[in-house]
Amino acid sequence: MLYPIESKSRSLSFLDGSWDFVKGGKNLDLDIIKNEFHDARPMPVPSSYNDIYKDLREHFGWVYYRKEFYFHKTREDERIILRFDGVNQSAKVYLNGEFITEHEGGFLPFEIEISDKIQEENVLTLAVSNVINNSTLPVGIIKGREEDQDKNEPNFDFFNYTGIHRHVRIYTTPRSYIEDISLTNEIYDAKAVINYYLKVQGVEEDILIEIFDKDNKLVATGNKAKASLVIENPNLWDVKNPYLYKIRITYKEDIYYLDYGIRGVEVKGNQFLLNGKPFYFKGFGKHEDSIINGRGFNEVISHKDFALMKEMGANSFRTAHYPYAEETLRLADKLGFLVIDETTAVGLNGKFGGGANFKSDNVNIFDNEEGMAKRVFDHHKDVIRDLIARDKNYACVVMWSIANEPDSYSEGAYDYFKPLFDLAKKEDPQKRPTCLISVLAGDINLDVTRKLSDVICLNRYYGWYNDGPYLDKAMAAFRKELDNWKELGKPIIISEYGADAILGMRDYDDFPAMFSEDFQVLYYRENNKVIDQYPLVVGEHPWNFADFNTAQSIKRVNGNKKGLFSRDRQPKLAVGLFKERWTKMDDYIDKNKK
Ligand code: GCB
Repeated sequence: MLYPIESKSRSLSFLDGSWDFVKGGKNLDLDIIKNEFHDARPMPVPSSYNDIYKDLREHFGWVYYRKEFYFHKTREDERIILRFDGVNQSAKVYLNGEFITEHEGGFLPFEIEISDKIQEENVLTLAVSNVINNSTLPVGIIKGREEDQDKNEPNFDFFNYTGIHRHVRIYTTPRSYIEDISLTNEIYDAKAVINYYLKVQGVEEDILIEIFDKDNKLVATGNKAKASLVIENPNLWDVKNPYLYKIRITYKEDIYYLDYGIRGVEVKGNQFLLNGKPFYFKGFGKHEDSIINGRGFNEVISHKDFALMKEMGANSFRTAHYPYAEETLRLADKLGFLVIDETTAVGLNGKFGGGANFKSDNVNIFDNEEGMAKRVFDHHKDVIRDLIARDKNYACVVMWSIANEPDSYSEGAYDYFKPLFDLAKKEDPQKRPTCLISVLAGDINLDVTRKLSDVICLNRYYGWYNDGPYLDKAMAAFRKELDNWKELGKPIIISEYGADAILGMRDYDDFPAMFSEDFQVLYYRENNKVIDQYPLVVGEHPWNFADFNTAQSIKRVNGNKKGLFSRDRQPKLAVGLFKERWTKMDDYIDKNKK
């Protein structure tokens, strides 16, 4: 799915800003949509609604958004598309009172052609629900409360923020238009080959593909829908030199631009190779989370986070636990960060409380009771397809994460996940590596990640959840586990490790108390020593970049405090530790040679 842009043939307008908002109830009330929004309050878009008005924080069920807007048609024969980048969790959309589309899942875009429905004066209305259950991703549980009110328990450790979280736009294209492009590349000594496959709506003629370098010099052209173009002496995309070529596609009247980084990604033995060299992942598990905006796309915070990561010497991050706004990937492409791109599959647990769902029930997905497994499985497939369709051309995306901490140990896990891994490989033109993010929850020999993942990604909390605060004992257990992974011969990324620390809480450093900044530092120092001893560990992603909001529980002190930065991006002591470590550490390390 192409990112919406403006060009000579395409116009683009935003419907962001202040919308009218009405709080609804458990059941969908279509009368609200049809009638005037009498009790409407203003609500910013994009944002989560939860932290704007106090009574909305724990709201369960439906809410309604409305926006009046004008549209100036410039041409009679153009396609007009309404696009939502992300509405959490599910949405029904009405234009001028007529139902036009609906969408399940809050983290991927959806769009609909409205050419014959749009007028000069329009009313756009959305019914948005935040209900998550056994068949949604992420997974949630509905619990009855006193007063017969239902309540959602997330089966995951982040607040179930809701709303129109990302941009709402209208864009146009000519009738015969560029629908999609898929790009792959091959790298040889002094040249690269870019293979493209263009999808157009209309007859495949009048096609021109032009590739420009950074100096705007034309370096290759093609005029078929599918071809391979040679680039002599290519500039490869890399974290230190995120070189992007500009591609201009012309199809009849339609013009579309995109940037493309030429780079090679490969898993070989126990190494992860970027452009043929063993790469070491330094970075974070993140969240889309900020004060007041909640999970609403926050351009400022997004830029700030990249700046902070760069300063620390980080070179990568994981989009835990859902696909991030596309603008974030575009920045990662531009600034040179490797991204592990994750689906919304968090909370797929059978027998244990992975995903830190301390209060929720076990959700057994692998039995076929009431078709639940099939419903989740089908939705999971849709998410994988949509994610790859959106992100397949970004150089920064180097691996797909199929799920975070699912029950990958139980019987049935292999049969559930194998087709999903196969699907990702089939859908991705670049055939990137795939993984699932695995939690310590049983005999690691039973974990299906062994067979399925190209890179073993481990979320491990030795010294916190496991044996905390006794770091000697914990590190012995960590070593023992890594010894057990050695024989598999695959690379490992420690995709999460961390300890909560309350900003400003200090202690003496000989045996600091848990939750102090000093303990967090000691925890990382000891874990990093172990990580450094194992050549097969090719990356470290402390959990989390910043503190973030969660559901309330006795294990959470106003949210999860494992951030290296506070929620408002103030540094904790551990920032210094990682800055010192990462700025000295190369992006490419052959640990086998140490
Ligand atoms: C995990 C989860 C993450 C939690 C984290 C924690 O394993 O993947 O969502 O936030 O642990 O802090 O407990």
